[in-house]
Amino acid sequence: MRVQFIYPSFERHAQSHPELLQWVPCDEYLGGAGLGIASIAAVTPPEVDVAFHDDRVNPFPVDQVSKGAAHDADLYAFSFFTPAATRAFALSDALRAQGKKTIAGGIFPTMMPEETAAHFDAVVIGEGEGVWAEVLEDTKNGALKPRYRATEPFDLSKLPPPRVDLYVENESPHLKPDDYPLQLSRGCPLSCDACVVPGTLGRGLRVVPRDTVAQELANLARLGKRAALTEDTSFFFFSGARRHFREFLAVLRDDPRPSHDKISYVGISAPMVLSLDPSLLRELIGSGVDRFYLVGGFDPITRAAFGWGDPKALDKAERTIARCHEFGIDPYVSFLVGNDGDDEGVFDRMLSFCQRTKLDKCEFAVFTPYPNTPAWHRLVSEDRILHRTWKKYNDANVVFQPKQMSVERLQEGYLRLWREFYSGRNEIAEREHHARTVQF
Ligand code: B12
Ligand code: SF4
Repeated sequence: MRVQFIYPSFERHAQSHPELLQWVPCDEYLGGAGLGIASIAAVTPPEVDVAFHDDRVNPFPVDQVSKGAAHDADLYAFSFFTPAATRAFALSDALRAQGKKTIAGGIFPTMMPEETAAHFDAVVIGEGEGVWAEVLEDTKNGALKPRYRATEPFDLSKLPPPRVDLYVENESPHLKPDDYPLQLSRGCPLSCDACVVPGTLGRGLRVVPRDTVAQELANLARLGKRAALTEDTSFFFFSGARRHFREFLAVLRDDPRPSHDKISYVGISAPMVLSLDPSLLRELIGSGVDRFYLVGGFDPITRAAFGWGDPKALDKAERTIARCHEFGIDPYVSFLVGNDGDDEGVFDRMLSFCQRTKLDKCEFAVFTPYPNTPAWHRLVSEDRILHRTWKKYNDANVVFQPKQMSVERLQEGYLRLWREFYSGRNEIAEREHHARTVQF
């Protein structure tokens, strides 16, 4: 049996707005595929032949799927988040028109199973590891069911390291990420307005065992890749998250590579930085962590700071950046605009914050109500969703009616942030690759 995994392409910021390529003197960060396919490939038995196609590298050749052709398979398995849903639907429709069987899993299929089901033979809701054996068995017997959903969270002590090697084999000179995500945990008990994590990976915070994490890190080292720690849950005070994170730092210190080659960044909520004591910050540096990925405008403190210039919140936000600088950790900030609390002054406040705190590089994103999140339900109930063209749900386009400004003002403001922040910073283009890369 042969399974063809497909990671569908999506519109990136610079594709939505090509002028960014002129304004921003940086390399585009073309991140690796999300870990969905690598995780499912890892629980696929060796007798099943697996192939991976990254549609961003080369458009998937839907005309080469007839019997015996290069991309012929018994099952076409897609993984996608919202911006990639438009392309995923088109590819799956084309495959099914040729009599092929398709299945979808990942963030969008989990959050919007009904809409996904109209384009696929089967949909997997939530974590895929627990149902994948059944999917393969049903495929073999020609009895694929329309829906699969694990009855309980997957036991992470049984989690094999994801097959990131499949991604690396698929790289091209145009898409060669320096890093791939390394998951330390799954799920989150909080319910931030616009987040999909509790809805897709569950409400309990479950940690990946230390040995598995060590194996994942060793795999990445073998592949010549850094690890990106994408979860902002590692520093939580509950569920043993911090203890587990410190154990991971010990694993990192055992990694013999030069410290700069191990970790590209650690995701953390901005206000959480102020809760890290100096010993932990020094431990981070000593383990090779030299960049935080902070989101400004997602948590209540930075929302108040930029949204309406709350002086206490602004002071906290500034102290966050100062603390990073004090300890030698690069604070890379992703600024989110378009929250309900944002008035038209938000753009000026963000730009002057960048200047005052001497931020070196950052990225800007438009608030996006991702389907089936609390923010989505609120905006649907207020009749503020403008359209459901999913490829435009890429954080670069205004897809909802903002509360305190027009759609046009928000769209222009987002572009202005990119233009003004990067104006006069052409020296960035001279730096080495890692230091001149941003996501846009
Ligand atoms: C790595 C990552 C990326 C990577 C890969 C994207 C991707 N497709 O995941 C890159 C760097 C490319 C990326 C980019 C963006 N990202 Co991103 N990213 C992530 C991140 C941090 C981790 C994803 C991941 O690997 N998760 C771990 C895997 C194991 O989980 P999973 O995919 O859910 O897979 C499980 C199940 O869903 C299921 N499953 C998944 N696929 C399949 C397939 C089959 C066949 C089966 C059976 C099961 C199955 O089984 C898996 C294992 O249990 C998430 C946040 C998060 N924690 O999820 C955000 C996230 C996916 N990103 C998001 C967004 C918005 C973006 C951007 C559009 C904007 C931005 N500013 O971040 C950009 C676009 C880039 C650009 N500049 O234009 C949102 C998506 C929201 C949504 N509803 O779609 C998320 C959720 C963050 C958030 N804001 O909440 N991102
Ligand atoms: S944004 Fe972070 S803290 Fe909030 S619900 Fe999502 S994972 Fe949890």
